[in-house]
Amino acid sequence: MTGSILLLVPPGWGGAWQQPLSVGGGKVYAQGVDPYDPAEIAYAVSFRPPPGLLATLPNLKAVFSLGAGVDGFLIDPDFPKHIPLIRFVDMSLSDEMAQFAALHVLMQHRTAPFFAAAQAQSKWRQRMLPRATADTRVGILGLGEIGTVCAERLRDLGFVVSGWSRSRKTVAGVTSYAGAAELDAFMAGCDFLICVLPLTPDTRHILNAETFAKLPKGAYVINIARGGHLNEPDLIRALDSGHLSGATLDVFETEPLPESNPIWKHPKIIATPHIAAITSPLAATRSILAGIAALERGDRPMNIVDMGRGY
Ligand code: NDP
Ligand code: OXD
Repeated sequence: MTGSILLLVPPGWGGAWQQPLSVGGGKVYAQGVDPYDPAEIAYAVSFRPPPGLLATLPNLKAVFSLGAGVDGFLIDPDFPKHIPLIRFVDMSLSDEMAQFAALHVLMQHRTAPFFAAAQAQSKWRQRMLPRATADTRVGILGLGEIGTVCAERLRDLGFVVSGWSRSRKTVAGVTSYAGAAELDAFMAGCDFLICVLPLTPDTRHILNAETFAKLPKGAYVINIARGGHLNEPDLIRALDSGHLSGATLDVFETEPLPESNPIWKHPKIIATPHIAAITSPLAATRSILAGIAALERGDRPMNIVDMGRGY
């Protein structure tokens, strides 16, 4: 490898990454821990780099995202846009996301909270599913790498599945809606709505009062994409009015979610700390080193972000 790698991760994360990345043969510096010469850095690896820092590396050849989402890079006004930004795409990540989505759909569909409450009172309360699986519609906002795996998994569980994306998709057994013109029709057919969109100027606050109003009464919302997709006060109002039956939120506008945020204590919200999927250091290292090898051969690495689209 020509040049070194700079790891820009929160304090304490470096240990998991430095050793696996050094297998590539280059030096790996953890920013904030190891002293480094900016001119020596050829590759940067991060999730949410400190704004302005990447612009201080004069010989940077590529930036690797430890996540699938790259909004944490593109909010930096000084991000060096002429350099390839390569995102993490891997079945290990898609699998975990699909598992999380299926878990939260199934918990509500099988009315897990009802049975937990009955057990808490030592009550034997049998009841049927409120709605047959084959009559339950799950919609995926963002039918990309992760959304497609979520859709296939939920389809295989017997749900009626649809997806919305910018371009039309062909996924067996999944109805594809495309573009802004088909958003209302898509929303109208979602008993469960799962957001797996990238966060871009076009998708910011896409989960808002207006879009919630297009969902059927009693719909359940799952946001596993980014906190910036959701207008939090609009969600609380839609839950409190009874229009939505509940929500699972894994991502938040402010992370960590402040203790004072009412979301923590809302009876209709399940909140988890951005753990729907966690990047595996082994899998990500494999893909970063493969990307570096491709660049050094003069080839185009996979999963380069389209700067025009922002994902
Ligand atoms: P992809 O880029 O593969 O897929 C994005 C999908 O969204 C595509 O289908 C794309 O349409 C669609 N899309 C984007 N913009 C629009 C728009 N304006 N209108 C309609 N559709 C749009 O991303 P991934 O599936 O790999 O990842 C999705 C997101 O999941 C990440 O950006 C990240 O934020 C989040 N994530 C969260 C994790 C967590 O732990 N909570 C873990 C991993 C990811 P088209 O295909 O037509 O371009
Ligand atoms: C990602 C994430 O974008 O973990 O991969 O949020």
